[in-house]
Amino acid sequence: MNPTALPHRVTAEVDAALLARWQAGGLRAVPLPGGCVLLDENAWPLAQADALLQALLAEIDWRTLQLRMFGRSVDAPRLACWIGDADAVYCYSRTRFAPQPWTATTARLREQLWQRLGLRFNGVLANLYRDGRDSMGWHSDDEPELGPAPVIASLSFGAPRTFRLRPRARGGAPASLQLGHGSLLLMAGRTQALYQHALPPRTRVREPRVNLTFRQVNPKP
Ligand SMILES: O=C(O)CCC(=O)C(=O)O
Repeated sequence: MNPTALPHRVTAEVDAALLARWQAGGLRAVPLPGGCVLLDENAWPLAQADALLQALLAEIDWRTLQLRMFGRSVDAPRLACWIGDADAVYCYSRTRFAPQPWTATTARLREQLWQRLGLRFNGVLANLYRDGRDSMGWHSDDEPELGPAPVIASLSFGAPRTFRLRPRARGGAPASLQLGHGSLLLMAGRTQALYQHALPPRTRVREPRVNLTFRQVNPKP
């Protein structure tokens, strides 16, 4: 199917044609009340995933970000880089990030996602977890520039890590997913409105992991 024939963005409820396409393409739905999360554990074959990991480690301008916590600035427990189209300025953790240019590999992956998912992303947050001591705390990807129902494609290469989800409201059940080397996770619909997610530390993990979350950022007028 020609990707240009499909809408680029999904509104509050997930577009039925897109959902059918994702599931026909091998993404399986993760049971999560009210949310829309799909996972393909083997989206990239092993040899390709190995090559992608090496390319991403080498190409990306990895930096330590400063986070604002309790009124002071602290180093984020991972390295990161915001990459995207020139107008895809993104604000998170109370900091404004102008995009770095697409690298050869992130640009190629963006094209592959367009072909596979029918979604055109204009930015990607790259995170490098140097080993199991690096982590990501609880949060939702719900910044206003991502719109009311963000669609996020999360690609993982390197050490398998546990990805956790928990409801923002009291009483719901949490979920845990294993995100392995070459996996593709998709979060859409009301997932960010209803759930937070985190990547907890795993001190026994010695290998690095790269995670890419492709996003559609609405440029500020
Ligand atoms: O590394 C991961 O799988 C999670 C990344 C994440 O939560 C984010 O980029 O917002």
